[in-house]
Amino acid sequence: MNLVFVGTAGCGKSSLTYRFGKWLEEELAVKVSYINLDPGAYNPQYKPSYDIREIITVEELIREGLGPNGAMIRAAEIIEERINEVSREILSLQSDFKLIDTPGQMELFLFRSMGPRFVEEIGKQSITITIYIMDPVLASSPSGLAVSLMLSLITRFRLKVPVISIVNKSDLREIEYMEKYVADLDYLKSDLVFGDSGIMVDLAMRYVEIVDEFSKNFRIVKVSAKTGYGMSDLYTMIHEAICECGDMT
Ligand SMILES: Nc1nc2c(ncn2[C@@H]2O[C@H](COP(=O)(O)OP(=O)(O)OP(=O)(O)O)[C@@H](O)[C@H]2O)c(=O)[nH]1
Ligand SMILES: [Mg+2]
Repeated sequence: MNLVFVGTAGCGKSSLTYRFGKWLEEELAVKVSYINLDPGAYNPQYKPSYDIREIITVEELIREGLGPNGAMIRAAEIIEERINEVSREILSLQSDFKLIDTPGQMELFLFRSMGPRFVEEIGKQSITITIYIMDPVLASSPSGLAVSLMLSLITRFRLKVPVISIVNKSDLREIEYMEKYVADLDYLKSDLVFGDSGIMVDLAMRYVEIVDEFSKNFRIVKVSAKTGYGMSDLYTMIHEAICECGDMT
């Protein structure tokens, strides 16, 4: 099974890849491969079984004269050109779970062809699920939460595999604000349009209706890569997602 960790910069993709992998190894005694797909990664906690930095690093492109953003984009292009080879190598790793850590700038993975093509390739061979990680530091305001939920929908549209939405950093206080809005969408609605008028209010109302419809099928699970909280809930969610795909293996 392939688990692809996606989320905004700094939400905890690498930390969770490591923490959940350790949990799987220790609790379920399964074999885990840790895959680093971030060419800009600096010293992840896990020891990668496959590391995209063997193909290209952002650092070397900067040394060649590109700026940090230009280097990230060039790195994504180089990976895109070799995506079939990258997918093949990853699929050849012998393990029960492949945990895939993606680039910090999620737009590089999602909005360019790198992410969709990679997920399509690996999805042909084995069950692939995306774990979309929300960051309570960003999602504790009404508009921040609205954007985070929308990004999870966009992730589903772009990658076309089941998406599990989770909130990392649940050890932080910001989680309380986020939970309040998720539990009471009317409260979210009123705060979202506070100070706005006209078309913005209409759009916000329609947006909350979409989120409401969308979130009926989703239970947002809280985890913490820092403390290890919620790892078994995450595993249960993954299991449920597999059953919904119709595959119980
Ligand atoms: N409090 C808290 N901090 C966390 C948690 N998970 C990650 N962090 C911190 O958040 C920061 C970013 O963590 P990373 O795991 O590097 O996040 P990332 O999404 O891989 O980051 P990029 O790849 O750079 O986008 C680090 O300082 C982590 O220590 C958590 O559960 N709780
Ligand atoms: Mg990372």
